[in-house]
Amino acid sequence: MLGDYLEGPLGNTFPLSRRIADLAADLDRHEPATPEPQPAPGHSGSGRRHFRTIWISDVHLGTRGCNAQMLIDFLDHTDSDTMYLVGDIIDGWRLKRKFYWPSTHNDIVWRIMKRARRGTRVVYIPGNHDEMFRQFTGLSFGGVEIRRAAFHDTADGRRLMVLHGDEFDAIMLAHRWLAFVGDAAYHLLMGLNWWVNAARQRLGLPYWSLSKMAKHKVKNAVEFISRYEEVVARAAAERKIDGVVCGHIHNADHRVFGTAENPIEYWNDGDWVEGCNALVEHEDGRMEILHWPDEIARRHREAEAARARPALQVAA
Ligand SMILES: [Mn+2]
Repeated sequence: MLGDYLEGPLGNTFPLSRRIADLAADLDRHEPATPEPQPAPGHSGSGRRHFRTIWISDVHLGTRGCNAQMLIDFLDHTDSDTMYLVGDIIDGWRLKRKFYWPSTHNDIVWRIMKRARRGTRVVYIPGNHDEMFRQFTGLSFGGVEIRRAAFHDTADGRRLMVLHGDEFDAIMLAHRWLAFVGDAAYHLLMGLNWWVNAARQRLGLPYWSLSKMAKHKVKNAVEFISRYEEVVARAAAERKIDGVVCGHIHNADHRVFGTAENPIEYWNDGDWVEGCNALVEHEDGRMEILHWPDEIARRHREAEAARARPALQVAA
């Protein structure tokens, strides 16, 4: 059934609809190419870090830029009651031009569907690059709810609007020429970023974001981002809510607008092309932007320390 639904919007130009439909039809029959890690012996539970809520966006599956390994690692080490996929998860624009779908990208779809199956409430809010899914708003596929936008109530009682964020592009019209020039340059840079990091990986060096550095050096881009954040926050204020969670501009950030009595929060959950960020809500409502390469480095340090500890005790 899912296949029939997807056949239309995704078209016959690429066979993605079948693959996703196959996965959804029988999740258990498909083993991911990258197996899920088993919890260490002697440990109870899944060994995953649990959050109340997780937001991720701008994964751009179907492109080389997608940092699939990093995201698989994230999905294998975290868990949550609710997970929001805040758009541009699959890059339909690029896929229509050139079909690119390695097994790691399939593994991500598998893991997300498996999460829904295991009891996480998964809400998918399509973005502009996966706008073909917007027509399924209100429907649910394999336990994944598709929404145009959502309202999220935090544990400490704040109400946040969750949306991809391309809705504000029209308001940003004055800056459109910049967005256009930016897109071409950005794509070029992303290609370069991939090669640089492939080389760095071979040399055993950690992940490094080329375009992130470049973006912060370009004054216009910085102005664009700051103006975007203001526009989004103003929209939240007009709706009398406490803030917005969005993605779209690939820039993880937290800013507070409004007044001291009436703060409006802007949260951007970043992307999995260069930044590799997720936004999480802890059990008490506290929110935090995670930079996953840092979390991996920390995990390795802790494992290192745990290995060293017994030896120290013997010495004492
Ligand atoms: Mn977008």
